[in-house]
Amino acid sequence: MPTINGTNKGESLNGTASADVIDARRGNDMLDGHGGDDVLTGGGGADKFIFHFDGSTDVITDFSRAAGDTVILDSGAGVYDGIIGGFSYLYDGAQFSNHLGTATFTVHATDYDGDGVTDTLITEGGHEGGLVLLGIAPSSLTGDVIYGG
Ligand SMILES: [Ca+2]
Ligand SMILES: [Ca+2]
Repeated sequence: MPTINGTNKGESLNGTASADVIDARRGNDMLDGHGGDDVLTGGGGADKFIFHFDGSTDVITDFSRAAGDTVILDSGAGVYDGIIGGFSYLYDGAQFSNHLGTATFTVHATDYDGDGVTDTLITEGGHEGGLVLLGIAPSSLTGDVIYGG
């Protein structure tokens, strides 16, 4: 599995169509694993994690709302319009839709890696796979960290 390492400056890091490990390190980075089951680590800074619902499952290892990290969900609508607002916090079973109403996302509380700590899994009705935020319970996420369409 290729590993893509960033530098200590902010940059845009793109994975391949297969499984990648991306470690962005310091700086405000944008990470896009593209296809395959990718493992994404933002490192320091306010990082943007882009996830495409393409049947794959990506894992974010170090999501931090306090650091200003955000998630961009791409359902294929081609519009990033800030799909959710009004959630003061997320919860297991929470659902929201994109602006066009063509995708419905569901939040799951799960222990994805079996370490006894609750993780968040976000799925979309029309696709297999999803996005995992390791070590982050849905209740510690607000609507303002998730964008997409
Ligand atoms: Ca970073
Ligand atoms: Ca990839």
